[in-house]
Amino acid sequence: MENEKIYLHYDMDAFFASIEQRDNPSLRGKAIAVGSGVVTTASYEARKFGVKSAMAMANAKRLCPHLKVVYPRKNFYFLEGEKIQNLIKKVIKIYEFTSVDEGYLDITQFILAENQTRARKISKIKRFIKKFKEYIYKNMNLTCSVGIGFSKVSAKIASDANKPNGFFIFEDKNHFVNYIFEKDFSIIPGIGKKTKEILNFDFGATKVSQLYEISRNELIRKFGASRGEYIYDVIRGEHFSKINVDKKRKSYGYEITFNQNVNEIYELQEELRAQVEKICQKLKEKKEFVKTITVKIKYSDFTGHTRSKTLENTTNDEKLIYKVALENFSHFVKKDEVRLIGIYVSNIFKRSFIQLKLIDET
Ligand code: TTP
Ligand code: MG
Repeated sequence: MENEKIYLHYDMDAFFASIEQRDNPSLRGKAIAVGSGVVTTASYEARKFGVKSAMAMANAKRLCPHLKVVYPRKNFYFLEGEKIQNLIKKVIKIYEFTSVDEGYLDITQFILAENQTRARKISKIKRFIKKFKEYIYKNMNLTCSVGIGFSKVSAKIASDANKPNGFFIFEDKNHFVNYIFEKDFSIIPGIGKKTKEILNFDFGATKVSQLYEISRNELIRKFGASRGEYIYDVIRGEHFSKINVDKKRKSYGYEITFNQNVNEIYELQEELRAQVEKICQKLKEKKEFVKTITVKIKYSDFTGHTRSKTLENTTNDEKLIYKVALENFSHFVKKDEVRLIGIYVSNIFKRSFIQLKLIDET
């Protein structure tokens, strides 16, 4: 196959919790949760008791009474994630880091060769994975899980197949389709809560296998062209997107957790304004431009909501970003009993699109 690609997706295991266990021997082998009011992540020992990300810490304690709670060192985790990325950049040229602890690497050139048997290809992949995992472990003292696929999305699903400290290889499209067929469709990245509800209620679907019965047109009618086509293609192993080296981290932003409920809209808007100012300063320093602006809100009962808007063009303009933030904010029905508000920018590019065009023309 001429255009055949081999992608590797890595995802660090229980990232925040593993860093805490690494740095504090008394936490090793123990059920721990990192977070203050809410669990950001739990060690695998704690997950056995049902402790999960985004759960209220009080509930986590109820599920697992001997749980050790560790106050997060967010900046430090971020720096550790960056160290991992720098290690990877030293050895692999085509990468896209999608969050602090995961990313896609194009490893085609290390694996494919002419007239190579399938067995030889697989054994090269296995050797590559082993070296990769050892490289990260040796330098960071942390484990990760690795997935290999013929597309980014198949690699991502593979990295989740044998967590923690495991790996999985999708040899081809058939292998992929057979693997996902009987699974719950939440295995597919990008199928969010709303989409899931519609697929449940309107189509009675819960498993991937049931999605094959829905036509492309019907999916487009329900979810719009971009999401509809994505769902149709992805379950057939036909969704391909390129690694975007130019695209930086998936998102960054600021959020604040209030000590008590905030009920004043004005106060929340002011907080957003301050956060936008900080973000724009950072964008200018880093010479970055963004397309998507997300406002995140959490209420006193820990329920959270986000609202995003993606612009036609990239920007780092403070006024525009604040305007979009306010627009997102206006869409939340409930604007009181707020415990957390934050803003995130994503779809981050090193150049504005206008500059990109000029470069393409020369
Ligand atoms: P994940 O990779 O989703 O989770 P994980 O690394 O803790 O565990 P896994 O082995 O399943 O990959 O997220 C990476 C880090 O991001 C995680 O350690 C903590 C943080 N995080 C939050 O702060 N809030 C969240 O809701 C989630 C899901 C993650
Ligand atoms: Mg992870």
